[in-house]
Amino acid sequence: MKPAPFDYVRPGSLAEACGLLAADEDARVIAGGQTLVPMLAMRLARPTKLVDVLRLPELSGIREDNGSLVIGATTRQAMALNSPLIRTSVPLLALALPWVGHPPTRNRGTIGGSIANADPSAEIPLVAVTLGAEIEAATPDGPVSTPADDFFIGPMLTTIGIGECLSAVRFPVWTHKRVGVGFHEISARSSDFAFVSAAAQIAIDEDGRCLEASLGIGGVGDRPLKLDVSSLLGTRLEKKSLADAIAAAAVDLDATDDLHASADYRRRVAVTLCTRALEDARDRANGGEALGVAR
Ligand SMILES: Cc1cc2nc3c(=O)[nH]c(=O)nc-3n(C[C@@H](O)[C@H](O)[C@H](O)COP(=O)(O)OP(=O)(O)OC[C@H]3O[C@@H](n4cnc5c(N)ncnc54)[C@H](O)[C@@H]3O)c2cc1C
Repeated sequence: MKPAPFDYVRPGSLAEACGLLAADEDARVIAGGQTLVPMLAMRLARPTKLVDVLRLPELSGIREDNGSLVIGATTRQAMALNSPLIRTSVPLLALALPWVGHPPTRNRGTIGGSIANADPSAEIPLVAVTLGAEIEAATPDGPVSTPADDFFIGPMLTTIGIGECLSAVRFPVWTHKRVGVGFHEISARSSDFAFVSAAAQIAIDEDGRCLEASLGIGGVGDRPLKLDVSSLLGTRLEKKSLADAIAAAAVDLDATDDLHASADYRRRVAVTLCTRALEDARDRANGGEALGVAR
């Protein structure tokens, strides 16, 4: 199929982009086009105007800022995957990125486009929620910053409103000496969206006791979910502590039932993947593998 007719504009600044978006509620941002272009072709989206933000210099790049790593919205997923700064400062994102589509889609697809698209199975939103990232946006009233947990409100639904453009994502950088990460997902084929995914980051002290633990799951609910695993703090992350923490955190999981998988299957797989992700994170923090033991 061919898209319905639309205008195409390439603004020269972020302010101009927001002005164009504010002036027409049916205008849409286009970034990498990896999701939006197929939607246009299938006429699942019929915007009046595409506002192409890909070349705006304000939106690109990766930088350290005040204990955070800030990734510009239009930074390509492939560039992020090859970034030594991301590998050392946000190793969970580095571990998850190879699961996002495949090389051609990562060459075009952007970090911000994946977050704005808010697919409940997408890996980048899951990492953002798991780590408590802040999503930054330019709005007609000035810049706003929203915790990832509040930003995703449903399948393909975020707090981004008319006239607004996602500008960056700010990841907290863990400064502990021993940090480890784990990521697992199950999908029908390599590069497909996950039925279920799990992401974990753990920091331990010299005795192997847990100082900080974050666990998130994707594909199970209508948005990525962060699970409360605070009961792990102070433990040596033994098999039983992990099993108890995951069971307690997963008890109220409201899983989605659809053509691809039943809610019961998703709940059971989530527990298995959470266990694997936490075990990998623990083992890497203990020095089993380099990724995530950067300091
Ligand atoms: C074959 C294939 C396999 C894929 N597999 C996966 C996968 O396994 N996991 C995964 O996570 N993704 C997957 N994707 C999607 C991924 O490739 C996209 O990159 C991503 O979903 C959207 O990023 P984009 O930059 O291409 O955004 P676009 O397609 O340009 O835009 C997507 C949506 O986000 C909005 N948007 C984009 N940027 C902004 C912004 N700065 N501010 C406000 N709104 C914005 C657009 O208006 C649109 O609604 C796959 C895609 C394909 C084609």
